[in-house]
Amino acid sequence: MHVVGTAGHVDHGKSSLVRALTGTDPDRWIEEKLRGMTLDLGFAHLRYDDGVEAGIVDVPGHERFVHNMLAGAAGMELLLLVVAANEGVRPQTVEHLAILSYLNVRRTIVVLTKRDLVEAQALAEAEAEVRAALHGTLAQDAAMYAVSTQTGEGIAELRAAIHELLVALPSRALDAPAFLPVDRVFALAGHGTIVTGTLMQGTVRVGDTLRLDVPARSVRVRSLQVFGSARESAGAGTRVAVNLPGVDAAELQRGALLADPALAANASLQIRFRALPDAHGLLRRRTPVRAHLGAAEIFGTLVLERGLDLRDEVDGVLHLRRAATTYPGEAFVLRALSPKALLGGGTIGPAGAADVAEDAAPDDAAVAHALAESALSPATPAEVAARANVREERAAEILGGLLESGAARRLQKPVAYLDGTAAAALSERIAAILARREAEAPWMLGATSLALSRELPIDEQILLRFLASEADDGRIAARAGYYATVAHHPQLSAEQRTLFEQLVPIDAAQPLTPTALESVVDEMRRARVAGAAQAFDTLVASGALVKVGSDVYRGTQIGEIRAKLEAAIRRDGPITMARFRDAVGTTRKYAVPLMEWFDATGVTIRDGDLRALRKQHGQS
Ligand SMILES: Nc1nc2c(ncn2[C@@H]2O[C@H](COP(=O)(O)OP(=O)(O)O)[C@@H](O)[C@H]2O)c(=O)[nH]1
Ligand SMILES: [Mg+2]
Repeated sequence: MHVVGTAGHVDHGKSSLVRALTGTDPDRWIEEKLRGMTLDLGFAHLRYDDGVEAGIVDVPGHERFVHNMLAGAAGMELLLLVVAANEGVRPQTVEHLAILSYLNVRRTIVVLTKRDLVEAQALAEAEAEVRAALHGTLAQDAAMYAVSTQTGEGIAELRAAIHELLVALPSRALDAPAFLPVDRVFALAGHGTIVTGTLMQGTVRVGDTLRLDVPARSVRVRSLQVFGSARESAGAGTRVAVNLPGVDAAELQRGALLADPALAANASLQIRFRALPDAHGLLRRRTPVRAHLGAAEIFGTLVLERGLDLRDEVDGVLHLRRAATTYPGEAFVLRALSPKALLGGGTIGPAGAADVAEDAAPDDAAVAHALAESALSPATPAEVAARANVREERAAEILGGLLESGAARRLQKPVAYLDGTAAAALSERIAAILARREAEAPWMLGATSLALSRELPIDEQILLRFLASEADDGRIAARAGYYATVAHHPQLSAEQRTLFEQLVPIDAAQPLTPTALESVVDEMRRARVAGAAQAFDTLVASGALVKVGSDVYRGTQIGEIRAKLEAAIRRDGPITMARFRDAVGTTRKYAVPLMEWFDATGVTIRDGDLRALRKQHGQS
């Protein structure tokens, strides 16, 4: 559904026009009826025989009530710019148009009212005058209809023209996180608090949990009404009334907001800002402003860098006196504090899906864009949803598709996503670094995450998750805390091989006796063989050397000791320390750490003073 809005100078016939189009008098308040003037927003339901329908928001035209006009302006998509044929364009005609140029109006119809008060000649002049006055505004190319609510002239034609534009309007983002600025609050006896507003995006369903702002709290949608009839759900562009249990109407006022909890509240907002040409002189580096966001008016400060050309759209920051929930791309208007002159307007950043593949659906493009924007910072599905302005389930669904096509990469612990292109680029850089390091130092098992994180450079915690995904996908090898290309097999230099054969010798007289680790390390340092320490790590990690307690064995020695141990247990059953010592032919000094090492590595299992083979134990 869509919302039609009125705009124009006071007394030009906006409310009369709404009544003529819908049969509903939008002037709701007794004061309005007594004074014959709209003070606040009015609402009506426009219905056609073929089922097409729209909400109409009627605004006050008096300059003192521009703040009320603004509370209803953001929801308008089809604008009826009302100009009395006998008066022509007046100040609030211009001001309303300027305000709406920053918001969401897509199509405009100029309605010349009070047709019955002017002759044909005067009407033609009025048309030409209005056309000239609207040149350069958003109403410049609008169709123009002359009507009279007194005689009914032109009303049917106007109704038909509105119908034609309504059916051609692009539908609103139903899948986006719900965003409902509250423009009315009231208590209904027996029902509690009702809030109404134009649902700007998303879908609201009975039973949904939404976040209320302000006061911030979680609320449940008990029931919904659209133009007086109960609904299970309502989509973007609908005028909707929401029944909120457990909320005191007295706590709420216009400017409150109901939103999907995925949307964040911030007191500082990145914005794109377009200044009203007349307001350049009022803008400073820091300008106090009233920000009109949704139906709210919030005081704040607009901060623009020095030296910007204000004829262009510029980036800026909007600091608000309170945090406000917004959605990316949300349009807003800024006015000065006093006098309340219009300063300009813009959209909340990030700019949304700008430079993405044209064939992708808008949501897919927004999700892809959100991923691309966060570059190498993994984004959780909830973060992606908030940045892309889609619901989390929708984001998860799209991410699944992107994952399959390679446009996204999934990391674990916690589940988070990277842009596929960024991930592929990182993957290539890692492969290049590994290949280079392996060529330079072939004796190394690979690179540590710390070394890689420094070289890339990239945060080590993120890199670790990325490396795990690389290893899972078989793009790299991960072992003993080192990362290497899949084809890498460490190779010691001839010098290194000779060194370690000497440092960890085999004594022919006592072939199973180890060497003290301390002496290996001391002599290794003294020998000054290039890469010796790294080669030692490789030998240990690959099992060619084995550290047991404070000693070093060759892998072959450990193999022989283990064979003797297993043979003894198979022959005689669970073994004591003394029998193990004798079976291996070693001393107690070496037997104790060896036995503990076999326990620790899962070869044996201890039961009191006896050890059994773990495998055998498991089978019995
Ligand atoms: N003669 C004539 N009077 C009209 C017409 N439309 C509105 N009016 C009168 O103009 C005055 C202002 O109308 P209203 O709809 O309240 O204007 P608004 O302030 O723009 O909402 C009222 O007295 C209406 O009766 C029209 O088409 N012809
Ligand atoms: Mg009115």
